[in-house]
Amino acid sequence: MTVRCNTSSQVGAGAFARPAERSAERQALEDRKSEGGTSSRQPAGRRPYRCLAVLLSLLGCARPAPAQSFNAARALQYTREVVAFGPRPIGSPNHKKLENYILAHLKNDQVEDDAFTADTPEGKFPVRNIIAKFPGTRDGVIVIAGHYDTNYPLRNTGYVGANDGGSSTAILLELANQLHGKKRQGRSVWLLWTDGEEAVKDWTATDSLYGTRHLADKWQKDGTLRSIKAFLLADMIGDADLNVDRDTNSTPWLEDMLYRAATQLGYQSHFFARTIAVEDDHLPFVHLGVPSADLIDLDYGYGNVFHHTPQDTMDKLSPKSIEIVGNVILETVHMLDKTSN
Ligand code: 1BN
Ligand code: ZN
Repeated sequence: MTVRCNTSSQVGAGAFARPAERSAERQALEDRKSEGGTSSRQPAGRRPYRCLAVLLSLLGCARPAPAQSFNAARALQYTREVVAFGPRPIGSPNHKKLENYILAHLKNDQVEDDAFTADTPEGKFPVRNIIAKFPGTRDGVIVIAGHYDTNYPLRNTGYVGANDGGSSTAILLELANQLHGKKRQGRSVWLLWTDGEEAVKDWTATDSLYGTRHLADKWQKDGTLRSIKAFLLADMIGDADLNVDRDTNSTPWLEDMLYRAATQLGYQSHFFARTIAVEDDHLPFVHLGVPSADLIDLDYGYGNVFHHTPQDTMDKLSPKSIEIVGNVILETVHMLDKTSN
């Protein structure tokens, strides 16, 4: 039998059997068991697929994501719980409840916050970025970010931002599950729930990105920025019809790396069919020279009709989409762990 591969990756690149990953998988299985989730035992009928995955991996072909990595059902459940708080614009009681929900999830982790008062066209608002730090054995930090506030102008319309605000919050909560309580064999990973991403009136350079403009400035002043190797942003990644855009404001080599990761996992059809320029939370970091990439699907419904409308609801989302982006991020983190500088 001849097996053909349509990728040029070397044998062993991104190989399936990384020791650290295997123990992470075991931990994820234990987590699921203790949460009363799906059975932790691998059904006998699945074993041939595992063999196939190992074979494809050894041949450097696209391979399915490891079965026990990112838990998509759990990520969607987090989205549901976040949405259940209702509209979560900056300054609202629901926003405060969500802050406490995120912090409760991180109760055993090293957490910092960056809280300040933002001066906006609608007055002064409290803004709070939340950072969970997972130290690694190698120099350098990989930041994975997503915003948790929801659109302010739509606050009285019943708008809940299931995709825009909900999915980004949830993917980080699930990534935290992959990182809790383990020493990373690689670079440090910081999960960043950004706040005040949304404009309070009309999107301009000064009415938007309140949280990340503040944090990038702070991290530049205190020297933190120098240690950041990459800034990966996830936004609106829950759409059941997932089409992640290539963004010309992102760093080209990091976009290329994300695409390689997606291809290695067999997800490339969901990535980069379209190229656009996106203004989002990565911009303040791009402007200060940090390699950054925005994983965003701005084709939410035909012609993006659900974006910033009360139709941004749970029924439009799929756990598979969050899983795809979660696994691509994890694969990219592994790649960044191995880069030389
Ligand atoms: C993304 C999610 N953005 C706001 N919420 C940034 C953006 C605003 C992207 C307008 C496109 C248009
Ligand atoms: Zn938005």
